[in-house]
Amino acid sequence: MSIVVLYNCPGDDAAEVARWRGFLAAYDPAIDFRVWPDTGPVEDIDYCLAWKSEAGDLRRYPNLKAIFWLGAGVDHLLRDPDLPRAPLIVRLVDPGLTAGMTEYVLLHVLRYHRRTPELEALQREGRWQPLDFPLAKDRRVGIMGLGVLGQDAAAKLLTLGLDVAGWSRSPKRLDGVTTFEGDAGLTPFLARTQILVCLLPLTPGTAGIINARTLAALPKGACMINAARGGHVVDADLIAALDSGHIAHATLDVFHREPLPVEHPFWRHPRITLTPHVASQTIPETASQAVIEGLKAMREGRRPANVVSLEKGY
Ligand code: NDP
Ligand code: OXD
Repeated sequence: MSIVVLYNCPGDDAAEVARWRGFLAAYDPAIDFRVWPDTGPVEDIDYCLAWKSEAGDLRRYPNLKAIFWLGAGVDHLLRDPDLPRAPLIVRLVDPGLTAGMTEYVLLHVLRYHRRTPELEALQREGRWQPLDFPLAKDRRVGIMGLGVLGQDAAAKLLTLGLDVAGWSRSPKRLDGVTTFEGDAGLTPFLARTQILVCLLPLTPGTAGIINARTLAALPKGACMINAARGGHVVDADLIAALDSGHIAHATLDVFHREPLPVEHPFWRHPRITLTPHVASQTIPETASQAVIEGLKAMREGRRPANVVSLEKGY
C-alpha cells in the first residue's frame, strides 16, 4: 500500500528537499512525498519527517503514525504543548551524524590536550615558548552522556590512549571506560575530569547541569566542550568560572538562543571557542537510510528502533 510522507522542516532549501525526495523515491517510487506547508488534505498524511516544525503543527494530521525527527535531540519537539500523543516519535540515530560528532569531540579534546589555545595566545603575543603536555594516558577526559554519541566518542578517544570516563543515568559497562552514574556519581566523575565533554540530551533533569556547583567540582584548569544543547549551561556561571581562572577554556557549539545574539558576551570572551551549531549535521545520504529502516519497520508492523521515551524525555 502506498503511503503519504510529509517533509516538515521549515527553512530547508529546495536542494535539501530534493535530496530527501530522491532517497525516498529510490526506496519506494510510490511514496506520495509532500513538502510543508503544501500538505494537501491533512487526513492523508501517514508519516512526517520533521525538524524544528512549528509548535502545534503536528497535531493537524489525524492519521499520523510516526514522526521521524531528523535530529538526535528531541527537546525542541517535546517542548511543543500541542504535541500529539498517538504517533510514535523516532529520533535520528545515523552513522553520518555520529561520525560528525566524534570528529568534533576528537578535534577539540586534542586541541585541549595539546594546549593549543595557550599556544595560540603565545603566538598573538609573538612569544616563542614551548609548553609541556602529558602523555595521553595521563589526560583524563570525561563524557557526560554515554548514549549513541557519547559511546562512539569514548571509543575513538580510547584509541588515542586517553584516560576516558563517562557519566550516565543508568549503569554502563564499556571496555576501557571508567563509568559513573546517577546523582551520586556526578561529583566523583567531575573531580577526575580535566577535559569535560557534554553529550547529554536536554531534559528537565539535565537543564542547567553545567553551573557554578558542577564547574567548581572540576579540577582547577579544566576545559569544557558543550556539543549538546545550550540549555545545559548556566551562561553567567560559566563566564564567572572562566574569569576566575578555575576553568581554563570552553568550546561551545550550542546556545540558549540560536543564532547567538550579537551582544552575548560569549562572542568576545578570550577563553571561549564558539562554533554555530555545527558539531554534527544531518546529512540526507545517511540519515535517509535510518528513516527508511524506520518506515520499513512500521509498514511491516514492527516497532522501529530509536523510539523516544516521553517519560524519560529522550
Ligand atoms: P542518547 O539518548 O543516545 O544518549 C543520552 C545519554 O545521556 C545516555 O547515556 C543517558 O543515560 C544520558 N542521560 C540522560 N539523562 C541523564 C541524566 N539525568 N543524568 C545522567 N545521564 C543522563 O543521545 P545521543 O547520544 O544520540 O545524543 C545526545 C545529544 O547530543 C542529543 O540529545 C542532542 O541534544 C545533542 N546533539 C547535538 C548535535 C550538535 O550538532 N551540536 C548533533 C547531534 C546531537 P542512559 O544511558 O542511562 O539512558
Ligand atoms: C541534533 C542536532 O540534535 O543537530 O541532531 O542538534
